[in-house]
Amino acid sequence: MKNLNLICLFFVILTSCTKTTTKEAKVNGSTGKMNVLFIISDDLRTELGAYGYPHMHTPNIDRLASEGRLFRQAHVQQSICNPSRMSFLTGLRPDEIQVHSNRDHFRARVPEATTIPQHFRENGYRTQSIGKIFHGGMDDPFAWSVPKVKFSRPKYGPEVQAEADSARAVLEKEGKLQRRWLQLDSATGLPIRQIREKGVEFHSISWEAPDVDPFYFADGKNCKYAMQTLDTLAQTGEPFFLAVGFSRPHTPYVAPARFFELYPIDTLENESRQAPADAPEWAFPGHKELEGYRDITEGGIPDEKQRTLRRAYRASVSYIDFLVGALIDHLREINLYDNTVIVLIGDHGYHLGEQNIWTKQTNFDWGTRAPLIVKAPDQKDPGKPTNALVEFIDLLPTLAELADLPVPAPASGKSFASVIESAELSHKDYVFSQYPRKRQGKRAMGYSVRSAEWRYTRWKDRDTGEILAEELYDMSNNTFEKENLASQPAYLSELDKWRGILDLQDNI
Ligand SMILES: [Ca+2]
Repeated sequence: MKNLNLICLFFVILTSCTKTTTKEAKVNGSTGKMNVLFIISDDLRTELGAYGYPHMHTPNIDRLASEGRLFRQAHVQQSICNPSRMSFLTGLRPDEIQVHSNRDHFRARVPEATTIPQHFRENGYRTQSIGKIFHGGMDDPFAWSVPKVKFSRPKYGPEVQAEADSARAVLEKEGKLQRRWLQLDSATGLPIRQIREKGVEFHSISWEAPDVDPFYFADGKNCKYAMQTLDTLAQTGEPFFLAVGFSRPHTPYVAPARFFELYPIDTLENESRQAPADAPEWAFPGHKELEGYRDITEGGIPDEKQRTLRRAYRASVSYIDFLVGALIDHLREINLYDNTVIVLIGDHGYHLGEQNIWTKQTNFDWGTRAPLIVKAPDQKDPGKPTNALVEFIDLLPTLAELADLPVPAPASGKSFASVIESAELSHKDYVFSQYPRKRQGKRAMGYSVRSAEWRYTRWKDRDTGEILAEELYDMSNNTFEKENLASQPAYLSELDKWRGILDLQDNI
C-alpha cells in the first residue's frame, strides 16, 4: 500500500478523464442514480437540538435529523481538521496515510488512494467542491470535475474587516506575514505537503456580532453559489456529488447579530469544566488556538470571557444551521430532495471549556465525537436516531454502497448503510482515534479506543515504543470522561482487555 506505483498512478490519471465521459453517458438522465449533497461544517460539535440539547437553536439540522438517521456515536479518527478530513475522504486511518498534522498530504505516502469525490467522479458523477472541503490550501487533482470554488472573505463585519485588512497589509508590506503553499512532487506533480515559511499567522478578534445579512459573509456566499450550482445541475440532469463546506463555527466566532439574540448571556453556564481526575498531562492539548486572537490574553480565559465565547460559538452554529436550511430548502424547491443522499457532518468534536479544554486536539469524547446525519432516499424509519458506533472512515464505503458503487482499494472503513436502513442495528464494537503530541523532548502518539461502555487511551513514545501514560474511563453512564481509572487495581482486568485490543490495532 505504501509503495509508490507510478504505472498505476498514471493509469489512474489517464482513465479519470476517459472513464468519466463513458459512464456519464450511461447514468445521465433517467437511470435513477442518486445524487449526493455532502455538507461539512468546520468544528461543529454534537451540541445541537437533535442531539438532545434543547437550548440550541438548530431547527434546520433538527429537521434533517427527523427525516434521516442521526448517529449519536460517530467518531473521527483524529481531532483536528486536515488529518480528520484526509482520513475520512480516503477511508484510511491517519497512521495509514501518515497524515497527522495540518501540513501533511496523503498523496505523499499513499499516492494510489481514492477519495470519496474521486470515486464518484470515476463512476460517472459530476463532483464539485464549494467552500472548505480539503483543509486550508490543500486539494487533490483527482477529486473534482471542475476547479473548487471557495469564498473566504469577508470573515468580519465591514468595519472590523477593514481594520483587519489594513493590519494584514502592513505585515505583508514588511514581509512579516507567513507564506504558505502546497509543495508538489517534481516527478509526479502530486501534492506532498504544505510548506509554511516563518512569519506571523495573522488573526484579528475572536468573535463579532455585526448586524449584517446572513449571505454577507464568506459562508453565505459559498451557500449562494452552491444553490446556483444546484440549479445548473438540475438542468443538466447529470448525477452529482456536491460537497459544500462551511467555515463556521470554527474561530473566529462571527455571525450576524440576529443569531446572538437566540442566546441570552446569563443562560450559558457549562455543566462540567473539571479536568478528568488523574488524567495524565499527555491527555491535554498544548496548542492554544484561541490565544492567537488579539482579544484573548495568555494564561487562561476569564469566566466572563468564556461565557461570551460560548455564546458566540453557539450563535455561529445557529448561523450555519440557517445556511444548511437555505441549501436544503433549495434542493426541495428544485425537486432534487427525494433523489439526493444528504450527509451532514462536523470534521471533529470540540470543547467549549468542558474538561478545562478549549477547542479540539483531544482523544476525549468532546474531541472525537462529531455530528453525523445521513438522509437517504426512501429510507426506512426516518427520524430514529441510532447508538451504533461508527467511524468517519466508514463514510467512503457507506456512500459507495448507497450509490451502488464498488468500494475502492485500499480503504479500511466498513459500510454502515444497514444502520441507515435500521437504527437498531449495531455496527462496530469499538472505534479508534489518535492524537500526536511533542512534549519533554518526546514524540508521543495517543491511541484511543471507545466502546459503548469504555474509553481506553494509551500514550506511546513514537521513537522508543515506551508506554508513557494510560487512561481508562467508564462511559457507561452516558456522560463524558470524569475519572481516569487506569491506576486503580479493581480495573486491572478491564485494562488488560483494552491493552490487548489496542495492541492489535496500533501496529497498522
Ligand atoms: Ca475543523
